[in-house]
Amino acid sequence: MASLTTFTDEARIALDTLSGRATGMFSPSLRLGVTGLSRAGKTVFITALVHNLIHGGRLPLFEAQKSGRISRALLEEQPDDAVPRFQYEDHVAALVDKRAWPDSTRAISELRLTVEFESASGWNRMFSAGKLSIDIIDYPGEWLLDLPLLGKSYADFSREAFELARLPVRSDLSEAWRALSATVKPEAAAHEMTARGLAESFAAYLKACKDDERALSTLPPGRFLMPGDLDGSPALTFAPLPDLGETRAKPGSLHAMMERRYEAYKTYVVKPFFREHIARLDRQIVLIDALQALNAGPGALADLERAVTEILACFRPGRGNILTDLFSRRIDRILVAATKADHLHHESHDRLQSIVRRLTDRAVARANLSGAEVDVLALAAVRATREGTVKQGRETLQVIIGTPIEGERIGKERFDGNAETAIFPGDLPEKADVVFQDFGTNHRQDANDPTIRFVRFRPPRLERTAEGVTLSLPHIRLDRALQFLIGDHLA
Ligand SMILES: Nc1nc2c(ncn2[C@@H]2O[C@H](COP(=O)(O)OP(=O)(O)OP(=O)(O)O)[C@@H](O)[C@H]2O)c(=O)[nH]1
Ligand SMILES: [Mg+2]
Repeated sequence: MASLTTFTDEARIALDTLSGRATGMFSPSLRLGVTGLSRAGKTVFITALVHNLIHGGRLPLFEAQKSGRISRALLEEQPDDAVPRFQYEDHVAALVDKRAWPDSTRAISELRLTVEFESASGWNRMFSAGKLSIDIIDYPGEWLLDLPLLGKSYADFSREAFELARLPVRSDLSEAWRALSATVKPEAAAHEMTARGLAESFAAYLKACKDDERALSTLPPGRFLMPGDLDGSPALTFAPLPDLGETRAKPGSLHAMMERRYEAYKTYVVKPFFREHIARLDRQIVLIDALQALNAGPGALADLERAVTEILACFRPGRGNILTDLFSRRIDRILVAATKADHLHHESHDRLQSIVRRLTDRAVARANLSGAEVDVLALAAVRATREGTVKQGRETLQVIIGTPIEGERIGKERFDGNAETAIFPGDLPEKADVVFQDFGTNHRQDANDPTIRFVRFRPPRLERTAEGVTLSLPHIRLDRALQFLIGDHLA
């Protein structure tokens, strides 16, 4: 029965994809996935990207814009009626009018941006409509971390969950759950309250990891943190069990119950998400908050690398991904971008990029990713700071200047949300290797001596022209991101 469902679904997707291709001949479209773990900067990135295209922002490295071939960019109705719309107008209002960062968004959303352009080649000009619709899909990276579960049995999942929980960075946070797990016998008769107790304790541990100042990346199952309407359903009431080895679950046992629920989670949560959203993407950007991980130390960085590896593995064609090989319009370009580079002086931007490159190269190798072109960038979707110098004795320090958010502190000073300040953010090391060195122990960066001094700034005040028109949002390297992600479709 299960395989029949899958077959019908696959056939339907194949049809959708084919008809999508056919209509695509008249109005070409490109599906761009934007993901990253929570707070990575997805909403700000999409808002800034759209705002800059609609308002003809300064994008010198985005060729179509620079050469004046884009005649117009506008928002149109999105193709999927069942997916919430990305609330672009609200986010712009927050950024531009209130100079506040947009609210956190906890689910999937979509926006269609249509670009009218003139092709660069005379030949193409004759045949192409000169119109490209970009469907931007914003979705939580946490949900992607679930996709590797499709290739894992319940026993694999359990073993890995305990391995990760015992790592020095997590062992204290997972202690209560591991202790509780040690008191149950997998082969004992299934009992709802035991299952619930374990699931709640496991979820509490996952939540603690997320809230922890060590900036740990999330572990699956993603819906344990963002359950939505599935809260309390059996598909979310399971947990890994210890020391299962190769033993088969005895019918009626706790082991069998947990295994069945784990499989239900895959069938009813993970697969539909993958099928309806991920399998249809053409391009993907993965945003990461590398600065936060850098400040938290090598443990957090290793953790981020693990998350990026798992995320990239989802885009690997074929093997392990039941659908991608057959029917998707396979993703051919992936950009891994470290956001919030405006917290650093520009001299450190390339260093940040090298660190991300190194992390990504290893992740690509481990994820065995092939077939997609992967690039790496350090960017700021919205640049909240400008640069300056400050003399301190004989030294001249390179500083960044911005308006810290109300309540932010540096030392004893507390900011009111209006005053500007200059801070010396510190430099990233010249050699990327240094930051990856693991000290083997539960190494924690000294809170008083972080790699980068980090203050949250308000979004910038936008310049207005003499006619009172607000100019577009300032950024760092957003144009490079655009060139890589969509430039070739506007050639
Ligand atoms: N200075 C600066 N801060 C940024 C930038 N992008 C994001 N931020 C900060 O990061 C926070 C999170 O950004 P969002 O775009 O909301 O992140 P998200 O990935 O959509 O987060 P969720 O919706 O909660 O998953 C913002 O509130 C800002 O404080 C940037 O380009 N520059
Ligand atoms: Mg968001």
